[in-house]
Amino acid sequence: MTEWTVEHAATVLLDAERHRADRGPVTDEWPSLDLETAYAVQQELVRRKTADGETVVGVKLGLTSRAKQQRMNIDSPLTAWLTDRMALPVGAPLDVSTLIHPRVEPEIVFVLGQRLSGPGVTAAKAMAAVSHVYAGLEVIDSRYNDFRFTLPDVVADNASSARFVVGGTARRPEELDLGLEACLFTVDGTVVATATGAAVQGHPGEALALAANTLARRGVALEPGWLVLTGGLTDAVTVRPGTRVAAEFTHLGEVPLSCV
Ligand code: OOG
Ligand code: MG
Repeated sequence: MTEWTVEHAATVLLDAERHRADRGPVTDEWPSLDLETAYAVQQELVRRKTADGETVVGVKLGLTSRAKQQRMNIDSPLTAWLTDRMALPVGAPLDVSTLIHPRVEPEIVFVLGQRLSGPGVTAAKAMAAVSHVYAGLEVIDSRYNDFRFTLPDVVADNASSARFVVGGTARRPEELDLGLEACLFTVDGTVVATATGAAVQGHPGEALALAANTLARRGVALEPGWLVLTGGLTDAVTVRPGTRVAAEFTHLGEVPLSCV
C-alpha cells in the first residue's frame, strides 16, 4: 500500500499534469486528507514548479461565484498559485492537445499596486491596493477524471490551474463600478452565460479581501505587481480544437480565445 504524504501527492499530481493523464481524486486513496494538508500539497507543487524555473506571478481565487459553486458542488472559495508558464498572451491560440480536458471561464483580474496583507482586509482596503483591472479568461484543467473532486482534492491540485489570458484593456479601479460591470460569455459567437462583477462574492473587491485574509493565515501577503484572478463569473465551458470563446465586458473590453 502507498504511504500517502504531502510529497507523494505532489508527485502524483505533477505527473498527471506532465503526462496529461487524469486520475481519480486523491481523497479516494487518502481519505484523511484535510484542507490544511491539501494546502501543503499545493505549496509543495508550486515549490517544485519554481525550483523547475517557473515564477509565481500571482494568485487565483476559485469557487467565488454561485455559478461555479453549484456546478462543482463545493460552496467554499479557495486560493491557488499562478505562474508565468500559465500565462497565454491575448490573441495566442490555446493548443488543447497540451492539456487534459480544458474548460474556460470569464474572470475579472486585478493587478496590485501595493502590498496587501491580512487579516482584517476589507473590500475597500483591498480595492485601494489595486492599480489596474482587466478582463480575463481562465483555462482550468483538473487533473481529476471529469473534474470530480472534493474541496481538499481541488486545493491540492492547485485549483485546476492551467492557463490564463489577461485582456488588453487596463482600467483604473476608480473608473468602474465593478459590481455592475457586465460580462457576456460567448462560445462560437453565441452568448452562453452572462453575469456582472457582483457574481463573485458580491463584488470582486470582496474576493480580493478574502484572498488577502485567508492567505495571511498561511503567512502569505499579496505582493505589488501580482495578478489576482477573482474567480469564474459564470460556469466554465469545455473547449475543443476549433472552439472560439470570448468574454465581452462593458468597460473592460473583450478577451477572445481560439482553440486549436
Ligand atoms: C476549480 C477551479 C475553480 C474558479 O474560478 O472558480 C476556479 C474547478 O472548477 O475546477 O478556477
Ligand atoms: Mg477560475
